[in-house]
Amino acid sequence: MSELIVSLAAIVGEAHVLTDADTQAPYLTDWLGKYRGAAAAIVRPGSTEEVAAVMALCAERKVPVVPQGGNTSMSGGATPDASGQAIVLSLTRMNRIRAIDSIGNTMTVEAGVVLAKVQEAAQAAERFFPLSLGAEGSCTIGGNLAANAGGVAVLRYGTMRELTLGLEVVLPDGRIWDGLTALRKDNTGYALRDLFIGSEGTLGIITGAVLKLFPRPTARATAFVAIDDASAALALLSSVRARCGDRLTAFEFMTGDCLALILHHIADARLPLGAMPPAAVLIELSDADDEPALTRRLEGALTEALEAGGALDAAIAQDGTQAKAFWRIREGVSETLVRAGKAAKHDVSVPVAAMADFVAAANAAVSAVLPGIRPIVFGHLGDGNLHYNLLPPAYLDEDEFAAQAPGLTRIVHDETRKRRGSISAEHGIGQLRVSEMPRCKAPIELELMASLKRLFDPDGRLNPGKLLPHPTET
Ligand code: FAD
Ligand code: 2HG
Ligand code: ZN
Repeated sequence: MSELIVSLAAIVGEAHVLTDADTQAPYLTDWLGKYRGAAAAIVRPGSTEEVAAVMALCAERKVPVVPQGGNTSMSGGATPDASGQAIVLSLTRMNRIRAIDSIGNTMTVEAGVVLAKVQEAAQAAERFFPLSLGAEGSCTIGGNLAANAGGVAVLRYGTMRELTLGLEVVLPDGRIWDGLTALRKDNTGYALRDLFIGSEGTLGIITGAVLKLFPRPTARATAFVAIDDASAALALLSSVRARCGDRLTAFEFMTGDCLALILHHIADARLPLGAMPPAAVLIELSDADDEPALTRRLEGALTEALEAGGALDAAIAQDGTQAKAFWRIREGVSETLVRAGKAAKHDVSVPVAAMADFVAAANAAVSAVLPGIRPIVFGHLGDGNLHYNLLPPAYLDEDEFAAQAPGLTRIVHDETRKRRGSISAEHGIGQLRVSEMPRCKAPIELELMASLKRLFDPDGRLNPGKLLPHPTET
């Protein structure tokens, strides 16, 4: 056993330093199966003090550290490189809910608490925590914060940044910043909290957070609506919003090709419409109103759209079971894409009004380069965020397509940039998009980010190779 391993075991206990290949394996590859790394050890601290001691030790020995939560990153953000030099710092043992304040409407949690547990604890306290995404059964609050996760309720409640009041962070040198305040107003200088949120584990280890809680919605109305295309989806978004205001909680778009693929790969997914549409949206309203009133409101909006020709067909869920079945279709997309083969994944945002134009232009541009390519487009249309996935044409195998992926990504990102969009709306840069940063971020932004990185992490040991390009590439 190396001296490093012995010292780590002295801090967290021998049982929580994993060194053999089998126990390490799940920590060394990502959810998509795209990356595989190596590590000196997987280290599983049980408290903030243990995290601080591990970080101080790693600073002294110049050991790189890759923070990891639920390991559901869509950008290879939590997978170490292949050198085996780094430790993976897994926060999943830090899974305590420290406090719920039902007057201030906050919940204080450790970073390793799984998102679904936070939702359940909020519900048990007759409150609501709105972050909701397909990986909620395994992703953690620390990962949600480090990635500034979005999901399906951003339209109404915002991203993780907007759902957070305070943070506790261990710095790369082992010092602890206790920023666990529950204040809604605090104008005492730079917003350190917001710097750590979305920093993808490159500036510090998030160990705790104070989250905002909301009144629990008592009514929901859910519809699955057939439409022509993204342009029709935008018109529908506008009319539903005009009628329903901020009761509109989710507005999720899927193309017909995306739907067909889901129905092919997900055995329990059923289309709630008479025929396969060219595209569809899943709409959810929520409110503290009574449910029949909310359903009537949604029916009114959809009747108007059907009469005006903006919607082709619509199904409104009659109960919670049906609503769940509608969501099963939407939530099956990522799983579907993994089964369908290795997609070239993009997570772009553009101004909402430019989305239809973006889809048309990107489809035309990638098809010109690779005829027969299959764009599988879906996402949080109400937020201007599309998951623009590309599957290979029938005549290319997986490796041939992988060789083409960087060129296709440049095309998709160029169409995004033309519309002043972003190359990552919610999944982060990780290692998947890091080579695109010098092309897609302004030099002044890269320079400021590199300065901040040097300030917090002068040795560049925290999650190396993620988010920021190597200094020589900028
Ligand atoms: P990990 O994957 O473990 O890590 C993510 C990043 O955070 C890495 O850079 C890691 O180093 C860093 N990190 C983790 N914990 C800490 C910590 N305590 N301190 C500092 N850094 C840390 N994302 C969305 O935004 N919206 C979606 O709708 C969505 N849907 C998804 C659906 C599926 C099926 C899957 C598999 C993923 C989805 N994701 C989505 C992506 C992913 O779930 C989120 O990014 C999630 O927030 C990651 O949480 P995690 O705990 O798994 O983090
Ligand atoms: C979603 O919105 C997730 O379902 C995953 O962000 C998207 O798999 C993807 O590309
Ligand atoms: Zn998403």
